[in-house]
Amino acid sequence: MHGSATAHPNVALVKYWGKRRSRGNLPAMGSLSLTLGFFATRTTVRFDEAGGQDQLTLNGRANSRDLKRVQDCLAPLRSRSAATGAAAVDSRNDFPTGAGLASSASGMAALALAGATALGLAEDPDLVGRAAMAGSGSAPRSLHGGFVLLSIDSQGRWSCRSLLSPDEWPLKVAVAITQAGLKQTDSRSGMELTRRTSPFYKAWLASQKSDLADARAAVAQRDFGRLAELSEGNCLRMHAAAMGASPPLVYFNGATVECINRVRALARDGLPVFFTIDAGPQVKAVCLPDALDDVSDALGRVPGVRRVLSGDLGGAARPGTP
Ligand code: 2P0
Repeated sequence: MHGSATAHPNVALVKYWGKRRSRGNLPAMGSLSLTLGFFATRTTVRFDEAGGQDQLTLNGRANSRDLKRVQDCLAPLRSRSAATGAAAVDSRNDFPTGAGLASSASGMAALALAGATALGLAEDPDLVGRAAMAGSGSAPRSLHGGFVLLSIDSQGRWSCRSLLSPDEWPLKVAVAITQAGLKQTDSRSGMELTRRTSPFYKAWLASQKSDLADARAAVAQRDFGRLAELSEGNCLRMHAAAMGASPPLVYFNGATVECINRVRALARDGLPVFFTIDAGPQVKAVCLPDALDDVSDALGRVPGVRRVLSGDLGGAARPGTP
């Protein structure tokens, strides 16, 4: 039994940073993201009923470090299927892995869909979503395309759906790579440290509800200026909460800060662009289509920026690995 799937990473404009206590992998807050069509994870899962051990190959290399996360993701699928045997997972990213570019989101979304396809369960989107969530709190967003909302109520019931397709508001994204290689503190440990030790965590959590409601309204109205203001504020509040942790978490390097300044200068000059930054030093600039060349050129000239990758918003995860 085997199945394969392709999923894109996503970048959150209203971010998830902190889990619900004692609720498995459930985020403590909703989030809103853009699916990035110019990066992809392609994953194949084979279940061998003869037995043996689960195995993960990531970007062509055997990987035991992320095997537990893979098993967590497959668990909801396995509990629905009679005998699955050992899983052999082969996953490839066409973009830097573990560097704050949401490879865990696209990775767990592709794995959930590939595993469900292998087991004949792909027609159950709720189950695929639960498998993605068990792997990574940002992964259900990568099952959907365009502008994606993940909402969670006070009881911990969650749902995830696309608000607008890429065609309905075709924003562009430029990613400034300021550092290659793995980030220092992975998101899971970083958000847990923030929740446990940062005096700013409660304030961060308290601001999420209105940010999410306001960002939804801005997306519905295609109000770029409002979405820019909300996204930059939400991003910097997440990092402020992380910087308040003990020991402090600083995901920025010098070039990250210079990119922030450059994007703000471009916006002051009238270019429709804003920045957002996840748990790593890379900077994502979101802009209207006509601004993309100027934004990419300007970021490419910031000292310390190694390269700029850019493109369109992407669609939903899909079976197959074209
Ligand atoms: C986000 N991040 O909303 C935020 C912003 C990073 C910064 O979701 O522990 O890899 O697997 O649920 O999903 C990264 O966290 O963490 C993330 P787990 P995940 O995109």
